[in-house]
Amino acid sequence: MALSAREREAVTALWRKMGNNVGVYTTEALERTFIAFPTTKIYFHHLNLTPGSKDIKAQGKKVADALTQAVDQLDDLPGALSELRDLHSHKLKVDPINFQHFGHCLLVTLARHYPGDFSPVMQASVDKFLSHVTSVMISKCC
Ligand code: HNI
Repeated sequence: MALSAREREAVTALWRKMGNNVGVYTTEALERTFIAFPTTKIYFHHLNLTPGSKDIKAQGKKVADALTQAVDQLDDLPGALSELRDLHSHKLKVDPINFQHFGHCLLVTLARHYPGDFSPVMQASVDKFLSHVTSVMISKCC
């Protein structure tokens, strides 16, 4: 089900608040993902995944920009993410479970940085947004 007006407002308010830090927290969420769910690392064997490395920051920035674009296009997530969906499902062949691992880690990361903002409504809203992103990203899979 689509995000309600209240849920959209919660997500966009959090994104506004993060401002230029979306890349920083997305990078941190990636680092957390690789440690909490080490099987995710196999897709990035060609990169240096040491926390704080140039590679991981660059990857974090790319994912952050895509998520920000998704927040800006909440009415058309399939349109916002279609190229990335094709890349991840057809070319990279990312197993769908990995999107859940990353989404979970991003939620935890954001909650740690914005404890005062993370009411149950905020948690549910960000979780729903990330679930929608995931379902688009895996929608052409297998
Ligand atoms: Ni993902 C590259 C966005 C989840 C594995 N990924 C990208 C790029 C973007 C991106 C943007 C850069 C594309 C380009 O250069 O044209 N990735 C996203 C988003 C999510 C996500 C928005 C989740 C919401 N990616 C994942 C997950 C995995 C993953 C969960 C695997 C565990 N992504 C990759 C790999 C690459 C990649 C692998 C290529 C990296 C490289 O530089 O070679």
